[in-house]
Amino acid sequence: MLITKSRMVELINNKSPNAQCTMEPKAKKIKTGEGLVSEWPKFSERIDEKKERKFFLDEGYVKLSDFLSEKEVAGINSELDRYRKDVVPELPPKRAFFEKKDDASTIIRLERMADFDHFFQDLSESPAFNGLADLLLGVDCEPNNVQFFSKPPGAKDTPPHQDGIYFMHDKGITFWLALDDADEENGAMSYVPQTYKLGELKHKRTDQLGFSKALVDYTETMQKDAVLMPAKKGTLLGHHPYTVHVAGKNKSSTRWRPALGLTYWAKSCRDDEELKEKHKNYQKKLMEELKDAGRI
Ligand SMILES: O=C(O)CCC(=O)C(=O)O
Ligand SMILES: [Fe+2]
Repeated sequence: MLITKSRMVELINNKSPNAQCTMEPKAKKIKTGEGLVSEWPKFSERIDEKKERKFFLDEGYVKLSDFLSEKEVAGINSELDRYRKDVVPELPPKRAFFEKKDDASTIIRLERMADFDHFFQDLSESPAFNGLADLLLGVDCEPNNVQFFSKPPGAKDTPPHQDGIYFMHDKGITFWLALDDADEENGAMSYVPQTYKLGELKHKRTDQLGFSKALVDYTETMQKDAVLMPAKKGTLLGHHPYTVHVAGKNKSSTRWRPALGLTYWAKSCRDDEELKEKHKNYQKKLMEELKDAGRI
């Protein structure tokens, strides 16, 4: 789906972090191999809710193997191909990051995909995902962001961090959906169990595109405790904003490591004007720095 440049500017400039797409809902008609995402089976039919909530409360993360079927993942991957072909060329710089500047084949990150495309908005609202954050966090949540995280062959590691440093709060959750198999070779994620109980830890700036913050002190204990999360295609990982996580570099020369990030925030964040202002200022500063450094 193509949207005009002026519409894009409008979306970027005028919308809050929780902006919703307001285009005509054409893509709601798009069927994946498994039908409309708005009619996909609810998460409660896919997992043992009680067991996963308990695990999340203990450890600060979940690993839900076989969460989506092969066909469901294939449906998302084909929509992602369309997005890359039709939407990415029109995106403003801060919504697409490439490992090699201006080389679209080296995408490492797509941002706020639900703001530009109804399929990804529908996906974040699909009963397969929407509501799972509420279950794990115990508060009413809503979709916040849909992102594409990719590691092309040879791509750098993801520095140890907590998402809460980007969120600027802890009332949310990040889900990470493996769109292909991820393992030690191509840069799977690792979680450090129970670190969410430590609260917000100190971070420093990095010069890494897409990951501008890293833990100041990724302690030896954390490194020893970190658990690798090999994830077969269709596996859904989820982590608390204060769970320390890291991903290795992609050591393969042929395999990519594509994943979709879906974040959900407590509905209470919507009315938090101070939070919105802080996000606006941070984004502005970051973009200026990236532009000055010639990275975007
Ligand atoms: O995909 C990655 O390498 C890291 C993703 C991440 O930091 C996240 O999902 O919070
Ligand atoms: Fe993260």
